[in-house]
Amino acid sequence: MDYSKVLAAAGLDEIARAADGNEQNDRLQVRTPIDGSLIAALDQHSVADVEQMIATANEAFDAWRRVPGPRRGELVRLIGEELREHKDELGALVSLECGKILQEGLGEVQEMIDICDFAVGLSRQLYGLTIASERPGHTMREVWHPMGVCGIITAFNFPVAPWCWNAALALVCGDPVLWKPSEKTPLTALATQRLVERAMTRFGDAPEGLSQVVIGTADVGEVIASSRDVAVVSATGSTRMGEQVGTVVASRFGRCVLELGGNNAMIVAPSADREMALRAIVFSAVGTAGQRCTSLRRLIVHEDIRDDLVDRLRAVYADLPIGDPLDEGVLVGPLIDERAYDQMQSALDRARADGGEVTGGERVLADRHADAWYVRPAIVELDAPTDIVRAETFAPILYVLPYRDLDEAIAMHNDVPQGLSSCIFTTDVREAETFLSAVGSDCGIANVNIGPSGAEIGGAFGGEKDTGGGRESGSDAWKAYMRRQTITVNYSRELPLAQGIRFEI
Ligand code: UN1
Repeated sequence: MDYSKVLAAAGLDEIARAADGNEQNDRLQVRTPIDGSLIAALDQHSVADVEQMIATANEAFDAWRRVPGPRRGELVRLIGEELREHKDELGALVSLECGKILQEGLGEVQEMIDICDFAVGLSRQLYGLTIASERPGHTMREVWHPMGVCGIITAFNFPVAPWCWNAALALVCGDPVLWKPSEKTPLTALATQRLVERAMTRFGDAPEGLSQVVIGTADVGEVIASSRDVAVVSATGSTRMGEQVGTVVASRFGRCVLELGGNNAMIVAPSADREMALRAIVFSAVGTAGQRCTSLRRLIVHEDIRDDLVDRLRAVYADLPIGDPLDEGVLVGPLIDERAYDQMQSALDRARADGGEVTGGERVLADRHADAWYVRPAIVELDAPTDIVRAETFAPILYVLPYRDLDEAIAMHNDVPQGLSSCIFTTDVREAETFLSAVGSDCGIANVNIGPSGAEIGGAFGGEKDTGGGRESGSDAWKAYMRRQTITVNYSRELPLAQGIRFEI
């Protein structure tokens, strides 16, 4: 199929042309999961290139940290304007490159626009505290200063929004950004970078190297993680990747923001509005073909309503429109690649071996697309969780588990290594508040009568345990991109020591 129109609309015409029959092995080959065809072959950066880019970013830092916060916000305002103007093209490119349906591709660009708006306001609100000094004639305050270069490592499933959650904040905080996108989705990064460059031209005096994109595989990511000249490393992806990056960054006392795997659940209580729950389940379990870190993977449902809910779910799953994510009406696009398909099948095999009853999960559209991996989302009924339920499989598999009382449901809910997002469907305020309390969900995100995915940018996004503990996006997540300085000024003519210590010379 000819997707060059989508690439051309995103301003990537010459890349589209370069892809024509161009399969040299040293270039990064980009395939669309829609039909598996080659859409681009890109030159990759070497380790030396990345070192040079880090040096340029540090020169940019020296200039950018001198620019007042509200003026830095003006650049982010212009980036938001470019994104607004090119939302359709970039949204389509997201669909083309990672396979999510167009509505979700557009939604992802909208998240970028929203966080830009948030960051523009923030650029005038990088507030510190004033603190009461214990000494007469002294003042104390806390000031937030720019931190340094911010490396941003992103995953294929959200190829652009997580960059923006980090970059919009980092830029208003005074930090240049160096982006290593997933090797599966570099085109959306290049298209975004073009928009940033347009915004920088309109801005006027943004330093060169303020925003850069690194094209390559894990080795260039390692350069970013290990360089002492990258002050903050924000990484989104698998728990395995986070372990590697987090360990390297910690060993040099760098700062890390990790947003890793999730194994998100929904508890459905007997009092729940089942129609609403059904819609929330389907969107969060099959949206992005189950490849969101916030995807619903476990449905913990009261035994009295389990059969009814599962029957309704099976009926919806049987009719789900699966196909080309750029086609109107399609709700489930392809998996990213064959490996994702194999991992899904092996998880289903393990669930079957554990006694699970599997509905769906089979490959579809193989006759039309031999090199693409479309599946019918799967429902797996189990009597109790097994090891495979505790693992994050990045595919549309929904494990259904029964419970009898809420304490048991919450214990089951928390009994996984990951801690990203969670939710309960109930109309009982006691149940809802228990779920949200200190003895309830152990996740970074907890919702009532809303599915676990599709968080708004205004809140801090991230979670605990194997999810990595980082927070991105809204609330006070900006503090991760700045260094805190505690300042004490003595405006008296004496030199009293803290804690009343006497030290006469
Ligand atoms: C991800 O899958 O990495 O809450 C991010 C959501 C989106 C972000 C998902 N706002 O589902």
